[in-house]
Amino acid sequence: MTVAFALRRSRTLLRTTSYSRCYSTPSTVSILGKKYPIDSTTNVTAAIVDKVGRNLYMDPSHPLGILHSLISSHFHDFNSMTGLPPVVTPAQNFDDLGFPPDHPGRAVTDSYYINRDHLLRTHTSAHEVETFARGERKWLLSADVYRRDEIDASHYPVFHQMEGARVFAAGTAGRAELEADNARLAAHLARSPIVIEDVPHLSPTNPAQPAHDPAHAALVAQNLKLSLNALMLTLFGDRAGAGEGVPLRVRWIEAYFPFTSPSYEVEVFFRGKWLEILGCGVVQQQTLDRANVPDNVSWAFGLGLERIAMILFSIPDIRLFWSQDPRFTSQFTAGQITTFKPYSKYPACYKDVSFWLEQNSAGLHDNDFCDLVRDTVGDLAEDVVLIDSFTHPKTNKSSKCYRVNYCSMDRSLSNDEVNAIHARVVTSLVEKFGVEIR
Ligand code: FA5
Ligand code: MG
Repeated sequence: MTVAFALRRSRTLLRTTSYSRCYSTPSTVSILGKKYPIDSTTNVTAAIVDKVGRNLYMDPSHPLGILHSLISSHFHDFNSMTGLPPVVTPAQNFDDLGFPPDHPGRAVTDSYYINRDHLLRTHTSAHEVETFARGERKWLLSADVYRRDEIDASHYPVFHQMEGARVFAAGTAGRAELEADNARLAAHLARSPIVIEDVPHLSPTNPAQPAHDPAHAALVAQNLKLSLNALMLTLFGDRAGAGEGVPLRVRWIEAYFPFTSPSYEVEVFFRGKWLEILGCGVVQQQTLDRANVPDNVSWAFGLGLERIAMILFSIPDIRLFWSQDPRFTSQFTAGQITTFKPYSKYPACYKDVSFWLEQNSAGLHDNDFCDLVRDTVGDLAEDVVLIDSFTHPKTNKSSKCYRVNYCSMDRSLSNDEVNAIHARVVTSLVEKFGVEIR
């Protein structure tokens, strides 16, 4: 099932012939019926390609689908788009949005490349330019997105985002529309039970763009914040303070994105931690210029559907969204927010793997290890933590130790079974990275 070409480190790579069913021949990868030639950039794994086309957010009785409908009806006068294929070019995903050439998001350690000219979109912003170019002025766009990331309860390599944007004419008419809409939204939010910590619309570290009049940019930023606070009220208003007598806490913080300025992130206090649910900002003017709609200003946001659904439905682990266990799927009904009743928390079983990396090897990125685990054991890994890492002073060899927490969402795993699956992880690690187990 594992795919040797998933690893880009050809020096240490042992090519095997065990290609998965999604690869029609060893030299191509097939996604949604289309074949792509592979090259030295290719790092997409079979476990990831298997997820393409599941479109969980389109199932009306899946928590992601329920949330998707709820947000679409909140923004009822926005055009809500779905179903765009996930394979995009680096130009769409990065260049058109002004990502600098050395931005870490472009790295093969962070993104899933099909080949050097194609990758699985890492965010729904990849479709901004084409959507603005079609003349859309109030729009939502939902899609599956893919990132090489850590393994834990709130991160998954495939998740779903919803992008939203609103375009205003740059002149006085647009300004009047902003002022009227801001007054309407402020009145609507006046009695919100949600505790919201704000940040200034503009600051020296989060400035208006040179192309914008700061007062006008502040109005756009205010409209963005009010629009999203109104969404928060729709989503969480009934639940604010429910049960525990503690009001729901939401905070705005300054952020940075290459394609917006000013930029913000929104976090919600959930299970004792601040959980980031969205990023947003005033769209860089060059994006609108590139889309051939100058003389406009726009805001845009990108939210994580899983993160919000975890809060709304009390879903404790992001892997559950992919579960086909009827004890999960049967709990949800189209159009209803209900509290998930955990059917059981099966015992966790920790296994460590310590190893020496080959001397002078290019190293092993944490995301390489996480992908190897996912590709070998699927969702049986609940989280992965690097617990030790050092370089031997004499031999100069480096050592790492990862702890994998194996825990099924659907059943108890026996110790023998965990030993067997962990042994597969270890074998695969040796085969693909040439490490020496300690
Ligand atoms: C973005 O992806 C930007 N494109 C958002 C944006 C759009 C900014 C438009 C400005 C204008 P970020 O990487 O922070 O930003 O991801 C957005 C949201 O996706 C996060 O807030 C989080 O809710 C969700 N998210 C990110 N990584 C993961 C993950 N691995 N698993 C689940 N959800 C994730
Ligand atoms: Mg973020």
